[in-house]
Amino acid sequence: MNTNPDFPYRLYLVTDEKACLGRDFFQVVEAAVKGGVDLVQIREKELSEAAFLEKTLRLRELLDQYEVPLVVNDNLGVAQQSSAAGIHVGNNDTSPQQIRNAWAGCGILGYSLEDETQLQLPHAQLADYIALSPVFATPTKTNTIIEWGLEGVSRIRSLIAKPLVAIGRVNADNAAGLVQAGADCLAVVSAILSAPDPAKAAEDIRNQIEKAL
Ligand code: TZP
Ligand code: MG
Repeated sequence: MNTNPDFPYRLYLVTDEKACLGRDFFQVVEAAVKGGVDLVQIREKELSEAAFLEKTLRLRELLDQYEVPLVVNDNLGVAQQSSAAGIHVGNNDTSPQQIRNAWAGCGILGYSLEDETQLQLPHAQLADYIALSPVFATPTKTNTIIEWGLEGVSRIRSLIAKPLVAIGRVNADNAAGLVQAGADCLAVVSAILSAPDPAKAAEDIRNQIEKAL
């Protein structure tokens, strides 16, 4: 378990409006925050640039009330224009090097690790946290390479000291195991956004995390 004071987050909500099943996006996210989410990433792949910026600004305003930082998925312009806390990128996105060069105000730079060879890339070395993507195969994101599983989490934990985020079919049943394997923070889409009671779902996962720490 990592006690990095720069990355104290434990339950990371990654958005996908579709996963809200027609309910109001902002209300669902707010409920999740009340339930124990302490970091949010806006990841809306189907929006135009303008709509993504507008949604990000509105979400930032909401999250500011709770002092929950907002990370923007793979869009440096929107991240900067919204004065977000940070940005999350994958291997085919804007590189961490470009982000560091262009955005001095980037507080949280996340990088998705899809296989172990990527640990050697400057991308991984420049990141503030590494997301193991996916820990378990998930219908929410299917263009992935491997699933890390608990063994993958333990192996990467033994190799790096940076905060490790686990993402991919994370729920209240597998949360404790992921933390015991070495994850510092769990990132969740559908187990919270699609739950009948998103606040309760977040609270259940958060409780499992806290118990396992
Ligand atoms: N990156 C790796 S898996 C994933 C992302 C964005 C989606 C996780 O969604 P869910 O619904 O929590 O499995
Ligand atoms: Mg991406």
